Amino acid sequence: MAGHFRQQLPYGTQQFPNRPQFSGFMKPCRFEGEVQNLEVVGKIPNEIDGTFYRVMPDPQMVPFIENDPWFNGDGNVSAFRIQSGKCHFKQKYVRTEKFVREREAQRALLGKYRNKYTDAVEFKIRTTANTNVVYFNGRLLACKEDAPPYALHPETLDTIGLEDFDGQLPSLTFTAHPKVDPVTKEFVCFGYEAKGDGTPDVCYFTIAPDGKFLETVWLVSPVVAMIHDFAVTDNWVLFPLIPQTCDIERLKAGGEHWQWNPDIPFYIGVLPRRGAKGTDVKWFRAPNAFPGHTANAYETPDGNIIFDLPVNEKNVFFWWPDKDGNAPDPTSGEIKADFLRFTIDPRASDLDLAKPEILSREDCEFVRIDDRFATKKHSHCFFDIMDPKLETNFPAIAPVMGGGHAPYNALGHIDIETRVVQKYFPGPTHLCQEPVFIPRSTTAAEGDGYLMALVNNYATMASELHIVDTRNFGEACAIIYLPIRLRAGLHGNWVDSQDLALSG
Ligand code: V55
Ligand code: FE
Repeated sequence: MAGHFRQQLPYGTQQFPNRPQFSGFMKPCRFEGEVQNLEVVGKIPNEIDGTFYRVMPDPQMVPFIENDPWFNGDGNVSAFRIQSGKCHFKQKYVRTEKFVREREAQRALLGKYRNKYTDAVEFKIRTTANTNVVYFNGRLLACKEDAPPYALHPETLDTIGLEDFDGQLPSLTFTAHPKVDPVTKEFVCFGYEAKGDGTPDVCYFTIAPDGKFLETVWLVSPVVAMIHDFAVTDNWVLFPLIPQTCDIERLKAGGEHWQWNPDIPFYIGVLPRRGAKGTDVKWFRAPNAFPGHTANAYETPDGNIIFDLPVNEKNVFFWWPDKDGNAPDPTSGEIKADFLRFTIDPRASDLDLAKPEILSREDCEFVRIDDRFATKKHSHCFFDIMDPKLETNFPAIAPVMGGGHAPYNALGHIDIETRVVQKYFPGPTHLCQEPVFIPRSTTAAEGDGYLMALVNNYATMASELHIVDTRNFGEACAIIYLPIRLRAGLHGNWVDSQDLALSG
């Protein structure tokens, strides 16, 4: 049991560890509640009508693992309801089994990130539901890749329960990055370590808009590695493997779920989207690297696949080092991505991929597109950028930044046709979280609309929601001020009012 592990804090500790991931702006927020009519400077465009959902890992209890990573906090979901130029805010924790039992016990019960052998009790489901909130088919799903999602009420954020898709879910796990096909409205999904911790089994599945499962394909991964995000075209699905690998014996010995492996390729699995057998998958190879979040993928008329994503040479998840304990220093600037374009011939028998094209050398992550173009050719991407040449006052913010995540000081837009990058700089004491794109109207041209992102202001130690009109990318058309601080989150999505069935 947990007591055997040296990283354990003394029983009854009510103070978060003195570590970057629990300090400054990264101090757990732990607020639940609502604030109506947030303060707005500028004007929220009237055509924006919907809700921005996002989630942050936010430990309810002081963990008993002293150096617990940011990724292990309880999922706390924020909703920004925007209508008629006003913004109303709500926030609530997902009532996971972990959250409910820890509140009952009045102490942390869960041990290390994805290591059940370090828990204080036996859980049926140990997920924190802390990585993404996705809307599909009237259900708002709080997702983490280690378990099925939890369904939430889209208006109250109350937890409905663990989502097993009416008993049809074949996998023990469910990605935090499922995709909705904007034309067929299918939900395209997968789980990895799908038969349990340390298993190489990947389960690919799709769900029709009426809730029925269409495809279920089991495949075997060449290494038990993290498959955090993926990409979908009309006819293919692509699985980029992060060279962080899992070993069940290490878990049983109380070790980390993940270890960086610099000696394996960066694999990209390519599987037919429909009618495939597990053995149809081809595991293409590129030199060892860390794939970031995917932008999109699509097919060219000659049958090749275009796949755009930021790629780092270094281990972005520095808190899970290699077998010798080595990891890059997150404050050194050595973790830096290029925005790459892979061209993949899915019919090829040579599995070594051609060198990718560099779309941009801006250090970027959290790439988003106009989701109406998902699976199709896209010409616009939006993302977070770290540009050391911008006027961020790093000496001023460093003492209160906290750590455990990569900092981004601007929002970016790239026009893929011209490769021109535009930047929105939120201010000298500000860092950006992941943006979402909102089309100006259902018929607007690709990329014409608004970019919205939560911004951390280290001068006020509070959060702001910045809205940028893509026709005037250099400045915000509205800044919405929160009276509280929301620590770094991962992902979120915009749900237009016309798509929200608030009865469910
Ligand atoms: C990620 C985040 C996670 C996780 C695995 O952004 C990967 C990547 C917040 O938790 O468990
Ligand atoms: Fe992610």
